[in-house]
Amino acid sequence: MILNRPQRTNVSNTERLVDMAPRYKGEKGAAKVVDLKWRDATVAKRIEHALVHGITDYIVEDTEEARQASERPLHVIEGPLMDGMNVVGDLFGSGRMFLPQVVKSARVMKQAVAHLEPFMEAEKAGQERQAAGKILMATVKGDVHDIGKNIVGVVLQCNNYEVVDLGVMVPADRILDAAIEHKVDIVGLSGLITPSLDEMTFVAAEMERRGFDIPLLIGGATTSRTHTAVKIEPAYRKGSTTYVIDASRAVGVVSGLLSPTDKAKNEAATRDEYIRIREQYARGQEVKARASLQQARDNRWRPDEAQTPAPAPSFLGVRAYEAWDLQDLADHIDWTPFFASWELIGRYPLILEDEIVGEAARDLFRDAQAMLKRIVEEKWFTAKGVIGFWPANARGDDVIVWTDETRATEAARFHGLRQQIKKSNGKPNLCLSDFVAEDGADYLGAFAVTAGHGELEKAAEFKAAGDDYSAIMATALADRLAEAFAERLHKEVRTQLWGYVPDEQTSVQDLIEEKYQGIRPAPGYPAQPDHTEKATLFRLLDAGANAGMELTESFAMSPPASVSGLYFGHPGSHYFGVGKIDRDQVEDYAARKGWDVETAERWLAPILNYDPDAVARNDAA
Ligand code: B12
Repeated sequence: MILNRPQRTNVSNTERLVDMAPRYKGEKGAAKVVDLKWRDATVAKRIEHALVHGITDYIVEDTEEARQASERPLHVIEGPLMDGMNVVGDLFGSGRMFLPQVVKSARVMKQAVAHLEPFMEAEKAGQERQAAGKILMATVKGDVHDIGKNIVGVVLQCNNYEVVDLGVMVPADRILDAAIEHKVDIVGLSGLITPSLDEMTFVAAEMERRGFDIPLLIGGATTSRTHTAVKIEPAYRKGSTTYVIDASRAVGVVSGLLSPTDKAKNEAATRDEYIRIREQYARGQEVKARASLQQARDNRWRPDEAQTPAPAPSFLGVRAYEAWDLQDLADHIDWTPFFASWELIGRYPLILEDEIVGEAARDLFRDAQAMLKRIVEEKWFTAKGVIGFWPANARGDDVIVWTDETRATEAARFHGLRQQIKKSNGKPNLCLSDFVAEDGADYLGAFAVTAGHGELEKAAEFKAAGDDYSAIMATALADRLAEAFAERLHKEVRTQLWGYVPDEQTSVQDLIEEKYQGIRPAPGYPAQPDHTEKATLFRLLDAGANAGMELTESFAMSPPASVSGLYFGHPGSHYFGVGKIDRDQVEDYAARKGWDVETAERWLAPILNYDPDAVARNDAA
């Protein structure tokens, strides 16, 4: 299957990179030769063709023709439309159709069904359409992103499953009440950021407490098979729990869990697999010896003598941007992750000429360019942002942000986490505070940007019109613009606003490859996995008033297409992952944050090098 294929890419081939993209962006590239021979076929074949190729142009007239030839409108759905969708399902399942094409097929299907609905209602006696099963989908409380969930929902609908989508930030009781009300066969949970992992475990425990026994599905960027096996599945014993890595596996898993003949066998196989994963995980826990916090601190990173901190920024305090030019952001988009969000794997722009996914990638790219043009021209979104610079000094693993140059009064304190993995070859145990001087003149910057004002409204408009393809496209482009905003502003910071590299010459490709001085780690990313640090960041920047951005109880940012982080200007600063940490650091961190250890263990759960429940059990013994 395409997802497992190694990338056949060669980024060093700069010439090709530069030449290739514009060919697919321009008006000429957008013009496709239209072959209408398929219009001569029977109505059933025409409907199949429209579904497989995602063509909406004739679907209403073809559906109407089929309706007039059928005894009942429902028969058009159960006949030619479902037959066509089965072809789509088979082609997708066998790797001959790709996700964007399937989502486009769903759009055709929805338009056809929308045409038939009034006729079915008028029929009064209209018996319900028989779906293959009913799946509830929700992004859990505190989390805002739903592209992945929406994609899975569309793919399931394409395969005749009815989807009850509760949207984002849905608390456990609402999920479970809705599951009962709608008599669903499966509950599916989605989450993007690590605090959602705890919330999913809570939902699982609530399913157990309330006596559910239907299957639970777990998905989303932050989830994993191991976390599902170790934390979520044990909380829900009355029913089964299955991790689903992506949309292409969802249908197989769901049909396996709803099959009257194979359900028990499939559930038992997953249970056995998860037992093995838990055993493996427990064995892994025993061998991961870490440096003590003191040893790690003694082995901190120290700058070369020649490397001095970046000079004072051009201003201190915060600066807000009301509406950054969307065209400028569009020009700075990193397209590779855009294709990945549609499960087309490969590097842009080479992906456009890929033997296997090339055609799907080109079509998707054309549609994206067309929508991007409208986003810019019609100002669908507003890109708001805020940045700030302050005098700053490191204090151990923290960074103190001073109110002014007297460096006497603390405006805020950012807490850092230090790598505790045992290092060899003189490599340091890093913490972000290492990149800030303990004494003397040094500075820290921060930013919060969003391209998401307007995204939810736009997506809802498209959804209401039965156009999930455009709804997903709009949110995926908002995400790209948010990331481009962070990249673009960072360049402005380096060259002007902080101005430590005034004559930096970087191409868009250099920016994507991060070939520049300084870093902008985001709370939640591997150099600072603690999402709660965003509260300090938002307070300092007054991101609410200055950029219209808010934090949920899990520290997700709203609007969804948002990025925030710190700026470090030191020439030696670089990205790293904190990795797993031990209890000595958790205790120390808790004291610095003013938390009890349990609170620290909750927020740092994904990076603990020990099982806090096991430690608690030992303490009690
Ligand atoms: C693109 C991206 C973004 C985009 C948009 C994210 C999005 N589209 O949802 C932007 C730039 C906005 C962003 C921002 C942030 N991000 Co980000 N981002 C990513 C990235 C690179 C890809 C995610 C993505 O879009 N994938 C494509 C979509 C379609 O996939 P998906 O959502 O996973 O869904 C698929 C499957 O998971 C599954 N699925 C999903 N839900 C469900 C549900 C069910 C029931 C089933 C069966 C299946 C299923 O099927 C889907 C389709 O195949 C990941 C890294 C990675 N490689 O995963 C980090 C990542 C998700 N981000 C992360 C973080 C930390 C952030 C920020 C907090 C950073 C910050 N401080 O600014 C913010 C948070 C945004 C917010 N609003 O709060 C972390 C999250 C983990 C963590 N440590 O918490 C990740 C994993 C990076 C990392 N390694 O640390 N991010």
